[in-house]
Amino acid sequence: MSKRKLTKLQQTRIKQQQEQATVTASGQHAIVTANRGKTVIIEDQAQQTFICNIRQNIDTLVCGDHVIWQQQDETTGVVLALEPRTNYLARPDRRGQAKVVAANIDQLMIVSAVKPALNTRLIDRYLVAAELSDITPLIVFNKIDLPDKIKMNDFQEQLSIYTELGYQVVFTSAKQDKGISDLQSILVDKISVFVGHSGVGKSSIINALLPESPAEVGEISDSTQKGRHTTTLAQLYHLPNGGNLIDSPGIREFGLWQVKLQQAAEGFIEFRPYLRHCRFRDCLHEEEPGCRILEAVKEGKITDMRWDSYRRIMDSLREAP
Ligand SMILES: Nc1nc2c(ncn2[C@@H]2O[C@H](COP(=O)(O)OP(=O)(O)O)[C@@H](O)[C@H]2O)c(=O)[nH]1
Ligand SMILES: [Mg+2]
Ligand SMILES: [Zn+2]
Repeated sequence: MSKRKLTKLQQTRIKQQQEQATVTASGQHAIVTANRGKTVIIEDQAQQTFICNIRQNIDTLVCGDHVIWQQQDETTGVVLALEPRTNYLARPDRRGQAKVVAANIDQLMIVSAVKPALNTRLIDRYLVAAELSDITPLIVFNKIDLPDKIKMNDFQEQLSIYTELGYQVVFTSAKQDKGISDLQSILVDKISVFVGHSGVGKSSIINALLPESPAEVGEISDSTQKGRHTTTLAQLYHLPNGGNLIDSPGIREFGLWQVKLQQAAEGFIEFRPYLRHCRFRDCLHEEEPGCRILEAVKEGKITDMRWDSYRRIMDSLREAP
């Protein structure tokens, strides 16, 4: 096709694509380890860090973002392009708009504990959030130094529902340094994020994993300080035995958000084989006739506990503005 036949818009697009290709070819790959507002800290493949300005055409950059950049001097550079994100975590900002806080995450470490009481509904909410975001979830059960043997058996039984679903459950005591080495090997070669209710021991676990100890133990409930935490900056940390953590108080309280009613069931992995076999195409699997999920619950193929969680999540999604 001759150039004359292209519209102005097409020509502009081609020019942009060519420019992008040049940028990608000439630049180097790096990962964003912190966002400092107008600048970002990036780390190149030799694990050297640089402070970078950001080309104007690039949207917000977050921890975990893969970028193309060019070095300027020994400590600075410029980010030229953002590579596509495989996934991301977002939180609502003050106006309720989605604010991406971290990207390209491999594992969501869902922390629960003996105290505050084991909350399987909250675990289910995090599992749904992880599944819908394409992030592998794991469950960490902390403070195993507290219960006696009988109580511990009871916890193990309650949590076996997750192992049966195929989720890994790690038992830890940050206090007695139990299970921390198990965590270390799980975290190797991955980018992970720790989430969970305030007080379960996230900061304590992170401190046990990281020698430079970034997290304050026993800090005031993250959830009561939401406004302040939206401004808390995330950081990517290297673990001494390999692997990376992205952490900030705001991220630790990441929750189920912006999920459509029709999507929620997809977040329950054991529902998946039955989805799309219901009588009604827009079935929400709550009380509709001919619902395959409800049948599976009756047949005992889906547990009452998980289905109950599903119903509660649906209720909460309806209440959300
Ligand atoms: N007994 C016991 N207490 C713990 C353990 N991990 C954390 N804690 C305590 O639980 C409280 C909350 O811990 P923190 O790490 O701040 O929890 P976060 O809010 O999830 O970050 C603190 O008083 C910790 O000392 C543990 O494994 N066993
Ligand atoms: Mg904390
Ligand atoms: Zn259904």
